[in-house]
Amino acid sequence: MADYNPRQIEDKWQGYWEQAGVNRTDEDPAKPKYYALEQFPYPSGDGLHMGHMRVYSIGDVVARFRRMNGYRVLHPMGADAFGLPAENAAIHRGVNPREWTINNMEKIRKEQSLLGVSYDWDRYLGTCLPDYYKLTQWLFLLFYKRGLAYRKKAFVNWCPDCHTVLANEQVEDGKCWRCDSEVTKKELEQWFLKITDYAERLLEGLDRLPGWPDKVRAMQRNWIGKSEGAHVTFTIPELQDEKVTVFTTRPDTLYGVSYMVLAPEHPLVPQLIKGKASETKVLEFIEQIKKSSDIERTSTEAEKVGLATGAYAKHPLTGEKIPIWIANYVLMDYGTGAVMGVPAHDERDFQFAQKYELPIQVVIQPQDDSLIEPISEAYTGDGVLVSSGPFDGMKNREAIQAIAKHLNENQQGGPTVNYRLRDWLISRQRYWGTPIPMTYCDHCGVVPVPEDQLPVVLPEDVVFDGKRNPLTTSDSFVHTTCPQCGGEARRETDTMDTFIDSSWYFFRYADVQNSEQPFDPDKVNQWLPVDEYIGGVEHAVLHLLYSRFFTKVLFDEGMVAVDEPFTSLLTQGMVLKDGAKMSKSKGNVVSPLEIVDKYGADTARLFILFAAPPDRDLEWSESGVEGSYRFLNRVWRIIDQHKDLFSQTLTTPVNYEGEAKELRRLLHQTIKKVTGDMGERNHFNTAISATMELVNGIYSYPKHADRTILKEALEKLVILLAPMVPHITEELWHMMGHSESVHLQAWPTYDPEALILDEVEIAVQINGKVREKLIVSTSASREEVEKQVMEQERIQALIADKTVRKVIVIPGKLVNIVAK
Ligand code: ANZ
Ligand code: ZN
Repeated sequence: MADYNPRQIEDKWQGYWEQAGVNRTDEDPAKPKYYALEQFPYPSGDGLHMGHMRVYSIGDVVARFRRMNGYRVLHPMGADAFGLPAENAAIHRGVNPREWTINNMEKIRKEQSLLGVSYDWDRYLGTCLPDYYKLTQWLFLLFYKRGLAYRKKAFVNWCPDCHTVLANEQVEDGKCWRCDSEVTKKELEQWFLKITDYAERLLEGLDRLPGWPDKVRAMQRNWIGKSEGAHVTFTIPELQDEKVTVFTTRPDTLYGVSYMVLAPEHPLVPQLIKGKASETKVLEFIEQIKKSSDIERTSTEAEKVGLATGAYAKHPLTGEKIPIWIANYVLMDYGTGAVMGVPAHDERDFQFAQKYELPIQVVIQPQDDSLIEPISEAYTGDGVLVSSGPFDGMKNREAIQAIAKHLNENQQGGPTVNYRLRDWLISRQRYWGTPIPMTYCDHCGVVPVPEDQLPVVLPEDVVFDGKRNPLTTSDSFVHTTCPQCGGEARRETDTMDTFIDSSWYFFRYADVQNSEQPFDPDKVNQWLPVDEYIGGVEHAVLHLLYSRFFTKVLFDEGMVAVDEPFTSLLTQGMVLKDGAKMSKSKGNVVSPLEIVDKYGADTARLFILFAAPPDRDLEWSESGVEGSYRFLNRVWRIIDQHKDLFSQTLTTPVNYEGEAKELRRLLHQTIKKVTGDMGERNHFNTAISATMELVNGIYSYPKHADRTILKEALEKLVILLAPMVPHITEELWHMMGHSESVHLQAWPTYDPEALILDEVEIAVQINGKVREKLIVSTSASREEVEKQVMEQERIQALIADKTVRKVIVIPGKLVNIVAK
C-alpha cells in the first residue's frame, strides 16, 4: 500500500500539466465560453500571502468546474507591476527598479505554480513590460483624441519632501503617509481623464449588474454621488453685477438664505476682498485652510471656521443684501464652490450661523406648525413654505420644482444635476510607471507622441535620490524633438497612475501577443465580459470603477462589444487569525507556502475552501488544516484499498438493491448537491461537506455488497473533488488505470430516479417525546404508517395503561401519539 505523499505527486503533476499543455486555453468555438479571472497581484517581493491563496483557490475551482462542464475557459494570470515600492527599493537600497520587479514577478509566478492553479501561462502579462505599456500609452492617446484626456491646473496634495503629488488617501492628519512632513496644496498642471463625462452611464450600468454584491454597487453609487438640485445665481452689485452661482439640493429654502459662503479657493475671492479691511486676514486664513484635507474640512464634527469678506450679494428673489463669507466647510471642487447658507434647515449652516451670530429664518414649517423661533436646531424635514413670498403655503417637495422652474424662467439658475465624482488625476511625479506620451514644444504647444514612436521607454540614466522625479534627471529622456515641427521639445516627465495599467489588462489576456493594438476586437469579443471576477473588496471603488470607465470608452470606440466588463463579481472575505486580519504589523501571519510545504497544496486549498463560503471572513486554524489533510488521506486510503476493482470487468446489475441502491442514492444526491453548490452558489464549503458524507458512505459500504456501484462511486468522487484538490485526484485517477487527465473528464450528472427513497426512518413520539425510531416505506399511506407504529410491541407497552386520543402522522418524519 502506497502512502499519500503530497510533495511528490504535486511536483509530478504540475510538471505533467505544463508539458502536456493541459491548462492551455481551449478555443473550440463550438463550446460556450467562460472567462474566470482573479485580480492580478502586485509583485512586492513579500511573496504570496493567505489572501492571494484564497483568491486563487476560489478562481481555480470556478475555472476547473466550468471546463469539466463543457465550457472553453479563459483563466489567465499576470502582474500589476508598476508602482512605488519598486522605486523606494531603488532609493533606499540602490537596486534597479526594473530588475527588482522582474525578479519579484518570477518569484510570485513560481509560488502561484506551487498551488496548482490552472492558469494558461502562455497569456502571462506584466504591466511594466514595454510591450504592455506601449499599449497603455496607445490607449492614453486614444483618450486624448476623444477629448477624454486633458491638462489642467489643479490644487493637489503635495509633499515637499517626497516631491510628488499624493492621493487624498495618502494624506493622514495633514501629513505625508511616508515621511510625515506637512502636506501642502500646490497648484500644478496635471493630466486628468474625464471620467465625469461617464458619471450617468457608470451609475446606470450598476442596475444591470445583478451578479455584483449590493454593497459594492452601493459604494460605487455613493462615490459617483448623483445629487439633483438647482443652480441659483446671485449678483454682486459692487462688482458690476458679477454673478456667483451656488449649487443647492434645497431651492425650496431660498427665502431662508441669510448669508452666502464661498470656498476659500473660489476665483472671485481676491476681487471681493480687494482694498477691504478684511484683506490680509482673509489671505492668511486661506493659506491655513489650504493645508487641511477635504475630509477634515467637511466632517460634521470638524469646527466650522469662516470669515466675512465684507462684500455683499443680492438675493435673486427678494433683492435683499446677503453677506458673503468664506469658510473651511465649503469645497471648491464640489458643485460650484459656493453655497447659500440656510441655517434654519441645514445642520452645518445652523452651527455656522450660531457661531457667527447670523440670522436664522424659518421658511419650512412641519405639518403641525411646531417650529417656534428662535429654534434650537436645524429642521431638515419636509413641510410647508412660510415667509416665502408667493410660494407660501406650498408643500416643500413641490416648491423644489416650482422655485427651480421660476429661477430658470428668469435666467437666475434652474434645475441641475451634480455629481460628487471628480475627474481622475492621473499624473504622478514618479519613475516606475507608464510614461505619459506627450511632448511640449515652444512653437506647437502640447504635441502627442505619434503612435509609430511608441513606446516612450523609461530611461535608465536616472538618479534616484528621493528628492525629485527621477525622470527629470535624465537628459536623454527630457530633451526630444517635436513630432510636429522637428524643433527642440521637452518630454512630459510625469508617469501614469498605476490604476490605468489595471483598467484594461482583462482585455489584453484575450490577445496577449498583439504588438500593434491593445487587442483585436474580434478576439476580445470571443471572451468578454469576464463571467466571474474574484478579488478584494478594497477595490470596490477605485479599480472596479476605473475598469468600467475604460470599458465604456472602448465600447464607444467600437473596440469592444460590451459596456460592462465584469458580469459577476465575487469579493472574497478576509483571512483572520485569532479574530484579527492576518497582517505583518500584527505579527499573526501564516504563510501559505509553509502550509503547502508541510501538507501539500491540495490540503491548503481544501482548508481554505472548506472553512467558509468565499465571500465571508475565514478563521485560520491549524486543526482545520490537519482535518483537511486527514480527509485527503481518507480518500487516498479508500481508493488504494479498492485498487483491484479497477482492473476488473464488472457487470452492471439490472437493478440495484439494498445497500447498493442506498450507495447509488447517496452518490447521486452528492452529485446533485456538489453541482448546485459549485455552479450556482459558489458554496464550495458545503460542496466539500457533501463529498465527505459520500466518503463516509463508501467506508461503511459492506464488503459483500455489489462492486459495480462501489467502483462508480469511487470514480465519481475523484471527479467531484478534482476542481478543489487537483493533484491528489489526478494521481488517484491514474491509479484507477485511466491515462487521460482527470481534469479533462466530463462533470458527472445525476439520475433523478436514483434520488427517490423507498424507505425512510421516522421518529415515534408519545406526547411529544421520542420513544422509538422506525423504518417505513416511503410509499406507505398515513393509515399504513399509523398501523405499523401501533403494531410495535414497545409502543403497545408504553401506551398500555393510557387511552389514545389522537395520532398525528407527518409523512417521512414522525408519528406523534397523544395519549392520556
Ligand atoms: C442650501 C441648503 C439648504 C442646502 C438646506 C442643504 C439644505 P449633496 O446632497 O451632498 O449634493 N453644498 C453645495 N456645494 C457645496 C460645497 N462646494 N461645499 C460644501 N457644501 C456644499 O449636498 C448639497 C448641499 O450641500 C447643497 O444644498 C449645499 O447646501 C451644500 F436646507 O444649499 B444646500
Ligand atoms: Zn513643435
